[in-house]
Amino acid sequence: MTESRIDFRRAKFLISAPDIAHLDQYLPGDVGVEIAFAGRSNAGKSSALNALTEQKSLARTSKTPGRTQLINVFELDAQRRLVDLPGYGFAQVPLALKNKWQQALGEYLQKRACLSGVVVLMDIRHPLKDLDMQMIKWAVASEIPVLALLTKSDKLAQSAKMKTVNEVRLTLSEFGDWVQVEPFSSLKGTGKPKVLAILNEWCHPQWLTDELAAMNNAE
Ligand SMILES: Nc1nc2c(ncn2[C@@H]2O[C@H](COP(=O)(O)OP(=O)(O)O)[C@@H](O)[C@H]2O)c(=O)[nH]1
Ligand SMILES: [Mg+2]
Repeated sequence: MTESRIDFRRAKFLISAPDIAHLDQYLPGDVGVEIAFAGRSNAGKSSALNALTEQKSLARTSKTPGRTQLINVFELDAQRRLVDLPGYGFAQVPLALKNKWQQALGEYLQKRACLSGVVVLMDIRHPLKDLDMQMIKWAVASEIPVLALLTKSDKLAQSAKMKTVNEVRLTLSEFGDWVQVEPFSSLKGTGKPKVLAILNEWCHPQWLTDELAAMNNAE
């Protein structure tokens, strides 16, 4: 079967949830496919979403990070969504709130059956902080593939960039094929074709093919 390529430029805003603890009340049903974007505040998540969808302000970019806990959901088509999770690890958030939210984030990763991949964005100059590792571990424990995206790669010279990419690949090799590592620059477009190819693959999991076939048979 030939699988259609998803046009990420067609992403459009679907819904916001006020905070992750209530995410399941706001999300559409747990069907189809979801791809989540996660990362520390200021990792370059909004910029990456805008670059990947070729929309200047799909996800807002900010110079004052961590202010919003909003979770934005974007629709690619009737079956597929992108979920922009709030940035974690922002220093000014009180510890109790931070813990609550990490728990909710962990639950989302563990319970959401339609989640077919998680992009963990990390500034290439500060990769693999504790919470990044936590996210990656949670996702892999739930058998969700991870793309560790090393953002702002334009900030490093080629040799330093490849050194970091190789080091991160080595560290994450314990997860085998579950985790891929790629450099990315929203500014220069570096890594974009590779990322889009991975997202496209995640948009076509076997369960969706089965779901759609079952729907067609029922008609
Ligand atoms: N040089 C460079 N700066 C970037 C890149 N991506 C994001 N930034 C900057 O990093 C800051 C945080 O970006 P933003 O997308 O708002 O991060 P978020 O908090 O993870 O959503 C902003 O000042 C961006 O302009 C990139 O690829 N290259
Ligand atoms: Mg943002």
